[in-house]
Amino acid sequence: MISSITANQKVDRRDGKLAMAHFYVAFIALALGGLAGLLQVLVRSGKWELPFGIGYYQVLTVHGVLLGLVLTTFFILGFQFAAVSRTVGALSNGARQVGWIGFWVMTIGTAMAAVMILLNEASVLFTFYAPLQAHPIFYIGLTLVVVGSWLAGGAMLSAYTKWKRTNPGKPSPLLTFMVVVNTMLWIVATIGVAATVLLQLLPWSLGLVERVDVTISRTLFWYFGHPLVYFWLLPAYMCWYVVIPKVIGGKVFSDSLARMSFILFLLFSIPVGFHHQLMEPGIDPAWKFLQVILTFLVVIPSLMTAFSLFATFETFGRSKGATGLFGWLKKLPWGDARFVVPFIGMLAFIPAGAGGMVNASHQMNQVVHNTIWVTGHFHLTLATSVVLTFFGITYWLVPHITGRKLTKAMNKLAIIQAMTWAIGMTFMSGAMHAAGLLGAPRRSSFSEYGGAAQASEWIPYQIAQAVGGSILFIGIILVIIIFVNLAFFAPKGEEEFPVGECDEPVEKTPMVFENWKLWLGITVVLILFAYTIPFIDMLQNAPVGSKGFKLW
Ligand code: HAS
Ligand code: CU
Repeated sequence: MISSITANQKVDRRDGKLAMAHFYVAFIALALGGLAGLLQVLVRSGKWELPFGIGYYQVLTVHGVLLGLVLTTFFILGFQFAAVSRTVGALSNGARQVGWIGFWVMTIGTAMAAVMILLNEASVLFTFYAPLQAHPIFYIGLTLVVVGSWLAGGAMLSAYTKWKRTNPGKPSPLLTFMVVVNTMLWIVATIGVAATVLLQLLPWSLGLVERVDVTISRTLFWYFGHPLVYFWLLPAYMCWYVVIPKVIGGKVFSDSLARMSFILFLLFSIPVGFHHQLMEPGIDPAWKFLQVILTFLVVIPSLMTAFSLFATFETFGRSKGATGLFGWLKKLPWGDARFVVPFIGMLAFIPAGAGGMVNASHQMNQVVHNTIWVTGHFHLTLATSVVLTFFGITYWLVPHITGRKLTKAMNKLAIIQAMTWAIGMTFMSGAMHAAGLLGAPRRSSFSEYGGAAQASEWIPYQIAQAVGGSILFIGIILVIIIFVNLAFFAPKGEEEFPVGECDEPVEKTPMVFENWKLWLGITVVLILFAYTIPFIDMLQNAPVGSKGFKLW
């Protein structure tokens, strides 16, 4: 029986092209950003210096911007376009055109920012905190990336509303629902970064104002920065909730639970930015405490996800005759890259999430803040759980779009790729966590800018990081080989876009999940609750610019 969820077996060919355009940019960013990462771990080992007077912070900016901002945003939008086209049908011509305009606006913006970074005019790291200042073209480039992503989001939302109009009273397909949540999350979040870039950093970099209020700019950044990490995570969750059950031959555990967890992400992702600013003066501890509590609330949907995944795996294993507490593990398809690669990502997310809770625990944050522990944390969350899941998606989505096959040989190489990644990251991220606990700072080349002197007890860990980073670089070469193969050379054929279904009889999905007025309303209320008073505090104490007017 074909249910509405699987009505369109394939991504529309024209939508597929749009998705692939995003993937080309994403994988070029991966190659260049990965190279920058290799240079960094080598420099930090203390055994190497960069040639031609290239700065450490410049390379670190290339790495963070290309991998943290460009790879992620382009991959996610490409994947979401494909997911929408697969589950609610081809985009309208108008929406697709807006999608293309968005793509080019983002690509031009990326090129502008990249050129400025390469010219050493924007070595401001991926967080571009004031008082580090970049060339105006860097900020304009970033603005274009955000505007382009809004156009892409608009195109996706319009595909959703079109489907709702033709299917009144029906719950939308789960995957499209998830894309809608992530798009809303993104639009609400990016307002913060747009505000700091357009109202503070750009005028300041153009010389129109002399000073910016650093506390306000950091607050606006982290209003955006935390939901940013969930904007990265939710597409991985789309794969875990919807794609993986189908790949293993099982069922989605619960459609409603999945929707509920996504809604909780929308509500609680944004009013938590202070957990990145716990060590900063200028914010009342009571408000920091409130946002710490909200941070622990946003852990709940991740725990729901873990529960739901275990349930899917166990139910499937038992249906195949598994017995005992962990017998189901043996029944999972260990030879299938589409499963194994994201699964390694899931495993990594257990320590990664635990580390996140350490970070969020106010006092414990004093131990780890601004140490390389935090770098270890986001290399497990983003650079392992999320990115391996993205690779796992690539291995079926690219051939699905290009009309090719993931051959046995490539499937094997993909599993080797993920193993390489896991080994490299165990060394690198493990060493980062350990060195961080010994106080090794993040973002420091030790030799440049009078950086902190290298303590001898850190050195073995710095070397372990270099070893791990070099293994990871091999992993990047492997994934690029597979991507190029699947895009251009693999034999012609059909590859499935797996979309899981619920077990019959399905409990009815409550329509309240699509009451966007309600959810966006609560989101706004929570944001106002968490930010209004601290923000008024900051504004009242904002310095007066030396040109005689208040900057805020
Ligand atoms: Fe984080 C800093 C807190 C999640 C990314 N984080 C960062 C930075 C980045 C980042 C990039 O509170 C650095 C920013 C910078 O440059 O300064 N983070 C958290 C918390 C979570 C969390 C509480 N972070 C993420 C995710 C990221 C990410 C996800 C990217 C994708 N993070 C912080 C804090 C800081 C921070 C502080 C600031 C630190 C500082 O001082 O600067 C939570 O969302 C984590 C919840 C996750 C779980 C795990 C659930 C497990 C699942 C897997 C199930 C596995 C299965 C397979 C089923 C509770 C879902 C099992 C099979 C078997 C056989 C066992
Ligand atoms: Cu955060």
